[in-house]
Amino acid sequence: MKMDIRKAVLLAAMAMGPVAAIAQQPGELWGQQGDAGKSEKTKWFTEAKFGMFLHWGPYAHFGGEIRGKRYYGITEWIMHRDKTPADEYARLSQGFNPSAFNAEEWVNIAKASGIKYIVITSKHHDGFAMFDSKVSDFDIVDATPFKRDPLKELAAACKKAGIKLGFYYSQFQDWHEPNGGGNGWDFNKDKKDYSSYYRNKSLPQITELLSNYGDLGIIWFDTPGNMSKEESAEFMAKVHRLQPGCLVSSRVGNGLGDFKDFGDGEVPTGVVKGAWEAIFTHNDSWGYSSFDQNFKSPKEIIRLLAEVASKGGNLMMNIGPDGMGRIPGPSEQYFRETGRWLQKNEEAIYGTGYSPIAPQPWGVMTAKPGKLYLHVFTRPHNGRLLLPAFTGKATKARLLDGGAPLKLQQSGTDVWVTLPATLPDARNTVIALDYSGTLEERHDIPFVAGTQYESLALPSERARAYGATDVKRMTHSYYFGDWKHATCATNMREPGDSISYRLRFTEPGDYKITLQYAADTSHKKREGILEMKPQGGAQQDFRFQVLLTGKYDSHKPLLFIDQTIAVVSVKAPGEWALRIRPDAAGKELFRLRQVMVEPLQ
Ligand code: FHN
Repeated sequence: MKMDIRKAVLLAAMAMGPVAAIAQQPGELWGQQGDAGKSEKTKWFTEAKFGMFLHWGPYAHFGGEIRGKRYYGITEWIMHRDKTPADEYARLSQGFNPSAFNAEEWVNIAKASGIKYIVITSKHHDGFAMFDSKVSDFDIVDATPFKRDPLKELAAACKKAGIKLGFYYSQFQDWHEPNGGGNGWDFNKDKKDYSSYYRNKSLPQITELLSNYGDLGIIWFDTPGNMSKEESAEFMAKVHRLQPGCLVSSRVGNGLGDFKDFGDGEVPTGVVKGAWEAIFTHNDSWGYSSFDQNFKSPKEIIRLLAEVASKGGNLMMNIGPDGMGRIPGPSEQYFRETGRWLQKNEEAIYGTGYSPIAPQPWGVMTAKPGKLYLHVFTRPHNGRLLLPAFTGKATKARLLDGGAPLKLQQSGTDVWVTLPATLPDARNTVIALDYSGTLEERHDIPFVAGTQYESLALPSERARAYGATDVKRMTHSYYFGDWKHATCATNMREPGDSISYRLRFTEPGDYKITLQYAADTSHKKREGILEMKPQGGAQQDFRFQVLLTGKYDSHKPLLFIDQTIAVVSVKAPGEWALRIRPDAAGKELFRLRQVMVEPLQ
């Protein structure tokens, strides 16, 4: 039974991409987007930046509890986890009567939150259609006392508000149907005829969705399972034939799609060119959970939105309305608060492109022609913000909120901006920097380290990797399906397998160097060397033994240890090289997530 669930989750994870994919390189181009996402068709999408995902179905009525059992983690999988017989699930779904649903209210919340597009589940893996389908009676109009078609109402409200609407559609998994993917507890998997399922349910329902709800922005396919390339192509062609302007998500499968979706809860490691989206739950579940209160705060949403935009993508964040059709209080409140921030800072998000300059210890950047937006999350202690590798000529700096001008100095490619004594918004204060000339792309530049910040993190995805070192995404969940990702440098087995960083110390001082990693018994007694070398100076080696944190299991929290390895004395500002390697050939050293550089006060 346990293995079965794991397999199912793996199937879902496969929709998101390989469980341990190689980190993106800066400037990677997604799929067939040879035009780097600038096509007319994807233009609205690449400019939109902020979308709202809605997972809503009978599972909202259960809220994480069915047949007297509670299920933590993603609640829209409750039928699968519980192995609820399809007819019993259908019977229990008759209790779903979201009489408090008000499409206009939802859209008002979205509008006030700065949302530009909404994607709602029209049919999730449970097979239940949230619209009036003539193809199957297992839908909200025919199978519940609600009788209304919420997608019709939502389509009308979105049209009125000028918000693009998309429909999520699970094209392969359908636990209600004998030939749909996923349900092996009611139906014999070996006897399934998937192509009959596509012909008789998926494709006809797609036709309904594209014919009866006006112009759609997106059909958001998910979990293609074992679909062939031809089948994925057929789904994509169907959408384009019925609505040529409608975009198709990359989870149509087999490398197809008009834009790329990264894994659930995943932000790519660097800039990605082309049309793409990062998708996140607001708490730890897509569907409504009556006991999950782990909502991301406005600060987390605002910073995530800025980070995703700085890499060139959209953030689509999910809300799970409850069984009555109400948006959970914290979701409404925190989304609206994000909207208030966006009202003042919209120029720095909508229609922006990725940052040409690598992230800095103070925050990230977004860009428009002639303008760079500095999203300041952390104020340097001395109030002097350094923007390095700036190849244009900076002409003006002002706070976006209120427009107050800021003092600006440029020396070569270093630009210094003097910040106010306190940042007007501690979550993210945006500075608009005007410039002339050209900004060259500078993603691989030294990390700025110094005494101006409490600590500097050097993530493994931004290291240079040598030898057989593999920088991999380690995917894991806490409960069930609530995927988290940690990118780690792995496969360092001999001294030539190393990672290195360039550091630019802006102030002299003593700095503590700490490694954050995971290791299990296969790394027992391994030893490594941290090399620290100032430019033109002598190298210092610091030896360490690897400590054990626990076994990697993608269905458990991945534990990391912070191990301090060295204190180095920096005598003068300047560049240093930092390298980590095994001391001798042997087993893998560890899974290194990041290195921390902390000034000793
Ligand atoms: O299995 C689904 C899951 O329930 C949810 O809909 C997410 C959203 O991206 N997609 C699948 C897993 O990746």
